[in-house]
Amino acid sequence: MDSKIVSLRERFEDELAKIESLSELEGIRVAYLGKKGSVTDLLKGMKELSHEEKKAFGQKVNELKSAVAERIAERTEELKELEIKKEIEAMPEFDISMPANLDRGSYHPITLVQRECERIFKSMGFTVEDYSEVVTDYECFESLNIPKHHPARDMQDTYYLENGQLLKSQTSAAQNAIYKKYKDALVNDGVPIKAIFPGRCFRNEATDNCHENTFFQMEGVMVDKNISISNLIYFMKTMLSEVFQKEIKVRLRPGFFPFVEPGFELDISCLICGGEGCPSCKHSGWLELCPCGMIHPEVLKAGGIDPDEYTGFAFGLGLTRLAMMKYGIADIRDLNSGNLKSLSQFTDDE
Ligand code: FA5
Repeated sequence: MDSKIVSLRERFEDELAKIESLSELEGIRVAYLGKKGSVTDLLKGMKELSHEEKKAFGQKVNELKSAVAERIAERTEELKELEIKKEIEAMPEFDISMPANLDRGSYHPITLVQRECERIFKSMGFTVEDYSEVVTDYECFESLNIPKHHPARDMQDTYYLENGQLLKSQTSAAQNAIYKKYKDALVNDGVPIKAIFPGRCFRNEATDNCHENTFFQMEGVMVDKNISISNLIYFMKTMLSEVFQKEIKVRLRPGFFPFVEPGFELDISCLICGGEGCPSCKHSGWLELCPCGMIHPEVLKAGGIDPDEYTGFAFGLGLTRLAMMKYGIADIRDLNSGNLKSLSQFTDDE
């Protein structure tokens, strides 16, 4: 009986050596290990054996079974690798001397404007912070001096998750975390907080030429001793003249936001109609671009900063509207349209 095991093993190895594909391998697996396979057949001849012989022979058949299964698994891996190699060899070679595809993609206008603003503020010593899109009620409202049921919330209805979190309606939602992150360096080492944080915002509102339900803002804050409105105006002016590279008409008027005192609306003369009035500026000739103000003492306190010692300014630049003005895009909805033809016309040279 033992010789049967030895010769079966030899036959198996001979056949295995000739196998060249996974489907052939499956055939050999069934032929040896299947219900009617050769290894299983060996057990049928055990009837004539004594109890002791059956035990010893059964053990040897089981060892053969494991060895055959192991060899099939090894060969499967080898053949898989071989097939991948064949596929790679069959691929066409790349010609690196070919000219670039002229239909290549381009950066989105908002990305371009965001990067430009980041470059400008970095050169003035600001850090660029990243912040999540899903935030808590505390981050988006309460830490900003907007308690529950405050009427200021009506202006910023947004999308809520079942766990009470929400999609941030303003980049101001990151202010509290930024103050907490840098307050020790401010107090212990006298390092001013100078940070910008661009991000996507969401609001549940009707859309028109200058309103989207998903748009980008870029928040900026600066906190130190003796920061005043003059600092705020200086940074706003520098940023706008750098972005547009030309004289831009702006106006500053009082604006109410519970997290600044005093607060301002910074409007830009509409560059679509030259200030005459059009749908992009709701026929007013002006576009609200960058509300700003001096950070409210309660907001500093919530961030762990003593408002009797430190003051600061904050602004919330409408990045999407800035892209509209910079690239002469009359309808804000084009920017979220995903229409490559309309988007690439603003960025061909990038
Ligand atoms: C705010 O969101 C305040 N967080 C801004 C701020 C920051 C004030 C720091 C003071 C200090 P407001 O809701 O006005 O404010 O939005 C700011 C800017 O975002 C607007 O001027 C506008 O440019 C842009 N914006 C607001 N809503 C939309 C919208 N639906 N679609 C496109 N842009 C919008």
